[in-house]
Amino acid sequence: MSGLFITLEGPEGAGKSTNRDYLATRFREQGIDVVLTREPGGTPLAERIREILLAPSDELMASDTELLLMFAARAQHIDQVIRPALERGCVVICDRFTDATYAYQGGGRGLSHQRIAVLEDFVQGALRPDMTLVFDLPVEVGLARAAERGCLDRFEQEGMAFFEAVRQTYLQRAAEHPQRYRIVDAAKPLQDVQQSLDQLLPELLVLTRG
Ligand code: Z5A
Repeated sequence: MSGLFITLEGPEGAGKSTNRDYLATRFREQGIDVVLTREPGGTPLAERIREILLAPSDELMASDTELLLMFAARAQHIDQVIRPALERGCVVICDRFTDATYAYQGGGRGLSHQRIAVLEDFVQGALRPDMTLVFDLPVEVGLARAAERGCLDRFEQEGMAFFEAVRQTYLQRAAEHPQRYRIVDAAKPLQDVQQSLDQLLPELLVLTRG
């Protein structure tokens, strides 16, 4: 596949969606075709699974159900959007991907990373992001930003310990595989965050042309 697969990760309110659009604009200025997408979701069917995953419900969702729904949505998304776009040579910028599964279902819910890895291989084959930007910030700062939006989804109703485990899982994975991850200090003002992205851009453009 000739395209470039970039994923944006981080805890709640880190600014992934905001900066996804900014990054796309910077690539398009260079005449590069960009596909912007997100998980869970990215296709009509996967977006329906997203609704099930995010809706607060009286019935407790078992952690394994949550895990399998994440990968069901991902299988559809890869088949319908990600692989075809990469085969066309596009830059795919995806707001969350399998690192979120390790962080939320692994770190947050306590599911074993080995079990997640089995599903990752099954659903993705050899497909992995070429570069992952982790937007990192203290949990309380991100939650305060998310809270400004009003009603909380099923994940946002979790407690501090859950989100701290999510954050630490991201940081641990980034430390273990420094070649694939770049940490962006997302607690800074938006202008400074975007300046950090501008500094990363030359490296990303080299990968695009590589
Ligand atoms: N999930 C999972 O459990 N397992 C998986 O495998 C996957 C996902 C793929 C949905 O994701 C949920 O699914 C998510 C994890 C779980 N859990 N939750 N909650 P989502 O991406 O849709 O939800 P999210 O991460 O919570 O999105 P978010 O809260 O919108 O965060 P964001 O996209 O990183 O932030 P944003 O929307 O760009 O910005 C939030 C606000 O902060 C907004 O008002 C901005 O204007 C403001 N902002 C952004 N940057 C700044 C700076 N630098 N300073 C000040 N204010 C800022």
